[in-house]
Amino acid sequence: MKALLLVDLQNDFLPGGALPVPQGDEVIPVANRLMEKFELVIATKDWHPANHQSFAAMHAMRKPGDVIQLHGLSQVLWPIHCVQGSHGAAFACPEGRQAERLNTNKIQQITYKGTHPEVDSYSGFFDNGQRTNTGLDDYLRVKKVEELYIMGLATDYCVKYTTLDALKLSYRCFLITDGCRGVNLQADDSEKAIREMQQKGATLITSDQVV
Ligand code: VGL
Ligand code: ZN
Repeated sequence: MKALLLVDLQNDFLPGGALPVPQGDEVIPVANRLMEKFELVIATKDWHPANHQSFAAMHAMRKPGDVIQLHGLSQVLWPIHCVQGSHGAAFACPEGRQAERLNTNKIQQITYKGTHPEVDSYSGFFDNGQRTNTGLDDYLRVKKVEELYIMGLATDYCVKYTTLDALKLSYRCFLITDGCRGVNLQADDSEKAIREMQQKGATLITSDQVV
């Protein structure tokens, strides 16, 4: 069984959102088109409590982009984003831009991550300390999924870590490159992330190659 895994297609990651991914809006039509080709569509949502420790505002004298040590893990600090229940955390539905509205009808399962205030979770499978499990792996095993087609935001964070964990868990992974956009705190972060995913076993494809 194959499944389409949509990573964090939420308002806050689109231009105009709290943590805008450059051209993040361009992947929404790609997702809407691809969903028609899959029997199983799953999505992750970044879903933080208002006091999440990845928010720069929770730390005195810190700003977004700074890196701190948080409970033994290196943590990039971000603007406040994807707060549980907020418009920013909702699936892409930018005001007045119908073309960039995610069609959610076909999404059968949503995995919420980053819900614990003290630890971030870029991957849809485990938190950044690899301690707690979101249940996504169990869900996919019950559904007998062996192949994951992965796309979304952001290439260099949540797409990357979700894909690397999926590879470790032995899923066959296809990264839909035109369905991803990166934050690029450093200009080549997305490029490096794609190369790493490929080196670790992901197959790169474009949405046109998905049949
Ligand atoms: C993400 C930074 C912080 C992502 C989530 O979805 O890639 N990036 N939270
Ligand atoms: Zn986040």
